[in-house]
Amino acid sequence: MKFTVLSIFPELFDSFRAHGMVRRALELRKIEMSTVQIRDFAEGRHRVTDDRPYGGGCGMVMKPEPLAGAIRSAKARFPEARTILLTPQGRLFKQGLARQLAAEKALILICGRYEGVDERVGLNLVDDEISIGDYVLTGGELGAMVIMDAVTRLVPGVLGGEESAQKDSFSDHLLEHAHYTRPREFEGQAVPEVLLSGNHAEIERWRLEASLVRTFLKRRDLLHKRPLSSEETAILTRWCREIEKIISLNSAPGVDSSPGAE
Ligand code: 4GX
Repeated sequence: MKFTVLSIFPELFDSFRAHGMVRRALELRKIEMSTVQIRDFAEGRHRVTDDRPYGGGCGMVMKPEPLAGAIRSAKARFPEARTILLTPQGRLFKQGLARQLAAEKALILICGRYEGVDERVGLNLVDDEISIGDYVLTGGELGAMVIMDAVTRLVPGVLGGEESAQKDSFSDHLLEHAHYTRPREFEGQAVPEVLLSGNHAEIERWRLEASLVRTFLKRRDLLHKRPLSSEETAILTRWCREIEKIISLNSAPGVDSSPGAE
């Protein structure tokens, strides 16, 4: 995967490149990451990249010529690249899109600043508009890092990329189970016994159950979108039976047991 980031603050990516799995992926040559200084494509002694908006109003707009110059230069270097503009108006970045992007040969990530970029840049030079979430950033750089980070860990060969990508796909729409490491007891809290048992089938069953229950408690919306395996159906049915048992045994006649009643 070849990433190219267009920004007026390329230095922001220096520490991103220098740490963790991204650094390892770079060292293993599973990814490449280059930056283009948009200012280098600006004219004049001051290399201005922004200007006042036609029609008036506060804030500035990114001038089209430097940005178009930077995009064309990146496209010339990576003709096969998908060109992405970071903007709150784009489609929401999710794991499924990360997986699609990981299948590309190259990505050009365009980071705007100010109130936005001149509308005429988008039409011919941008393939895709992506938002990393419904909030307003001061620039697209953090969005570009989010995308590169999520995509990098899916690239085959990066920390067993194929394997963990497959696992992610399997566990899509399911939260991770709890994790534990040494010591066996921490501040009076023990590690669940089953995890020390060495019984791998039982450990896998516990993990699936822990994931399902956690997803039900924290992100019920995810379960609504998700087909259930027969094993998962069995787990949820057992919980359901258990809850029904508690209700039927402990609900006194005349006591309001509807949801929300104290
Ligand atoms: N997910 N921003 C981009 C300037 C801008 C506006 C419009 C192009 C078109 C954001 C987000 C985000 C703030 C980055 C505005 N550039 N990017 N910037 N949310 O909020 O990606």
